[in-house]
Amino acid sequence: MTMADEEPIHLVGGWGSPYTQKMIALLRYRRLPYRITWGQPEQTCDALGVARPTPVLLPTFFFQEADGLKAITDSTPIIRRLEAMFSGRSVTPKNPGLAFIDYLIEDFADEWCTKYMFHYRWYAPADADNAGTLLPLSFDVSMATQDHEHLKQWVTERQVKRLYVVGSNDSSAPVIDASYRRFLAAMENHLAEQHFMLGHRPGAGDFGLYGQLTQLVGFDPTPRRIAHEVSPRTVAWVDHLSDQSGHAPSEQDWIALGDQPASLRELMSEIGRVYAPAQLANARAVQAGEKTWSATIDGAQWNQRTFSYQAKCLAWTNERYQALKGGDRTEVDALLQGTGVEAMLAG
Ligand SMILES: N[C@@H](CCC(=O)N[C@@H](CS)C(=O)NCC(=O)O)C(=O)O
Repeated sequence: MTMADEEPIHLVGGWGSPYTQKMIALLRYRRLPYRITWGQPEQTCDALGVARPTPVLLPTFFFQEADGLKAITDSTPIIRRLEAMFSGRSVTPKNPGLAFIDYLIEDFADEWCTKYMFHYRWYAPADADNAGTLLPLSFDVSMATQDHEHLKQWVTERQVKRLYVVGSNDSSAPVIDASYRRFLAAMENHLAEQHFMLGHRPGAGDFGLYGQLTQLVGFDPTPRRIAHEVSPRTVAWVDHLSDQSGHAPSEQDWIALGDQPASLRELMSEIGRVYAPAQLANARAVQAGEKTWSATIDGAQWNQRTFSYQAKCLAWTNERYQALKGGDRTEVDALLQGTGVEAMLAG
């Protein structure tokens, strides 16, 4: 199928939603025409007579299936669906070892870097005030002043109360901050070597990181200040990645794992240091039917609610790892050895 035969891909999203930003940058890079409705998916689903997704998430995509139009969420499988629908300008490397590391980076971005995003957005009052003011306007810039005041208060109260969802509280705040700074330092070193995480063309992992960073660098004052301090290359990269429609990738632009710069390992080490213990503790709690979990992360006590979705993410990562054969497995193991990520892949 070519795009010329197709209606633009329809999605509903929010400017302040990292996963929306992830997907529209990916659509631009892949040169897939799209149209986005800025707003809440419920209204569009109802207007189109399509069942609402459960849970309703931003972004929500609309895809025609054999039995009619469907509202679909979750960016990671949507990326794979788009790969199957349209050829060329792929964001999933063919080499299985590279594809695994790309997937790991995407998972880390979606499930851990989003903790940076949500924490900085709502933890400090000055950041919460910024987000409370701008988020309603991002859906309707001409909103009546009274409605704006009301929505600002509503969204701020709601989201500040939900900080626990990402495990943000007074004891985890320094851990999140330290992780964000180390992550930025690793990005600074890595971007000094190459334009994208796995070489000279972007993978799904780049778009995952980009989505969270659009907010951290472009929307919320505290993480923006830190990014400018720690990693000017990341600040520039976010602008750069927003529109890669002119980039002309070739197969050789993926760099083999064995030839990657040492800076990739630094990124892997951050995943192993903070994300691996969180994923393992969460999965154990899901297994035991416990509603909350606590673990030592980066030397501090971390308490948070259990999420079955993240246990699924860990299972998917493991399935992909177990499927690696021979030399691919050896290359991945060599990259990850001593990073702490191995603990996530114990089967
Ligand atoms: N795993 C999903 C996550 C999407 C997601 O969590 N979206 C957020 C906004 S960025 C959301 O809609 N949250 C529901 C809410 O805030 O009520 C994806 O990759 O698309």
